[in-house]
Amino acid sequence: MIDKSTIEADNAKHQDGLDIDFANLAEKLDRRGVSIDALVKRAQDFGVAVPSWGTGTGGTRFARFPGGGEPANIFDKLDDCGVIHALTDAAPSVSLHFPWDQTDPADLRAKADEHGLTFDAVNSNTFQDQADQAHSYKFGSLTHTDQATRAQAVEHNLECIELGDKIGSKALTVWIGDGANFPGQTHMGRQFERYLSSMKDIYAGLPNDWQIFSEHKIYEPAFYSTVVQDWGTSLLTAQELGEKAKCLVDLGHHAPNVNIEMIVSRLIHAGKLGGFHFNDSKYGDDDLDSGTIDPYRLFLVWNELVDAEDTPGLDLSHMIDQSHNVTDPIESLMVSCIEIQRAYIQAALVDREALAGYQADNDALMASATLRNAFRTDVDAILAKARSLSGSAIDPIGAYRASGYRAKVSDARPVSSGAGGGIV
Ligand SMILES: [Mn+2]
Repeated sequence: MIDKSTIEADNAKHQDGLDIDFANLAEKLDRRGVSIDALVKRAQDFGVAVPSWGTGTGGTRFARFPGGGEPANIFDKLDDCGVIHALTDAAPSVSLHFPWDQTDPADLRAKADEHGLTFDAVNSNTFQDQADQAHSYKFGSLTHTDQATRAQAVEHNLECIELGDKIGSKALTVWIGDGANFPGQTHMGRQFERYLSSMKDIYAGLPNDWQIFSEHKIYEPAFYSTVVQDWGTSLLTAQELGEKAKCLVDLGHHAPNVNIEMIVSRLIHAGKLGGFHFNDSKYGDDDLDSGTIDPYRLFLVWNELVDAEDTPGLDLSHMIDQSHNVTDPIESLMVSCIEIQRAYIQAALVDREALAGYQADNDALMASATLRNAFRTDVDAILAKARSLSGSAIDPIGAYRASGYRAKVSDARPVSSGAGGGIV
C-alpha cells in the first residue's frame, strides 16, 4: 500500500519547519492559557468514517468522468480507505453501502483488519432498483402504496442489519428517496404513516446494542415533496420509534442558509442526535468536499458538538458523504478528514468560560469575537504534529503523490467506464 519509508522520507522534508511552527503556536496558546499537548491528544483521538462509495469518482445526473485506478470492488475501496487512514491517522473506520458493497462478511472483516479499519454505520439502498428484485421502487420503497413493495424494502434493511452485525457495525442509516414529483401525486399524511410503519418493522429487527439513523434530505429525487424532508420529520420519526432511533444530519441536505448548527443544538437537546454526513455545498446537495465552501459553518457545527461533548449518552457517528467529480477521491477524502478535524480542534479552542460570561452580559460583540478568535487560530501545526506522532504524514497529499499509489493501482485495476450518470 503506502510504504512506511515513503512517509518517513516525506516527513523528513517537513520536520524542521513543523517543529518551529509547533513551538510558536505552543507559546501563543500558552499565553491564552491553553495547553497545546491536550489539543494534540484530541487530534490524535479524532476519527471520521470514510464512505466506501466516495473512493470512486462520482458524478452528476449528466455525466461521470472516471480517473485512473478506480476501485473495481469493495476490496479495492477498502485498500483506498487504508491509504487515507495510513496517511492521515484520522479515518479509522468505513461506512458501507448495501447492496453495493455486499459480499462475504468474513472477507470484509479480514480486509479491514489488514488496514486497521473498523466499520461505522451501514447504509441501505432502496432508492434504486437492483437487477434481481421483484418490485420496483419507482414510486417509493418504505412508503410505497403496495404492501409487497414495502415488505421488500423492509426486508432489505433487515438484511443490512444482519450483514452489518457480522462486520462489527452498530448502526443502520436509512435514507429514502420516497416522495412525490407533483402536487396531488401522493397523500402526504398516509404516505408518512406508511413510512413510520415500515420503520417500526425495521426497528423491531435491531440488535440491542444497535441504533437506527433517520437521514433527512430536503429534495431530490422527489422534487415536489420528500417524505423525510427535514429535521422535524426526522425527529418525529426517531421519537416515535424509540430510544435506539436517532437523527443523522447530512450538512448538504438543507435549504441554502438554513442554520444547521441550531438544528444540531435542538437535536442534542432532544437526545436524538445520532451522527453526521459531512460535506459542503453552495446551492443544494452538492456533496462538495468538507470545509471548501463554508468552513465557518463547519466550525460552528463543531462548536455545538464540543460545547455538548460531556452530555450523557451523546455518542455520535462522524461520517463523510461526498461526491468527487474532478479530483482524485483519495486526495479529496484526505483533505476532508483533515478539515473536519481542523474544525473540531478550532472548536475545542473556544474559551467557553469567557463566552458564557459575554452571553450573560449580553455582550454580543465580544461573544462573537470569542468564536472568531478560535476559528481564526491556525491549528495546522497541531494536526501535523498529531499525524507525525502517529507515524502518519506531516503532508498527506505530498506523501501520497510521492508514493505513486494512483499510478500503481491504475496499472493493476481495470479501466472504469464513464457511461451513464453517476449516483452516490
Ligand atoms: Mn448523506
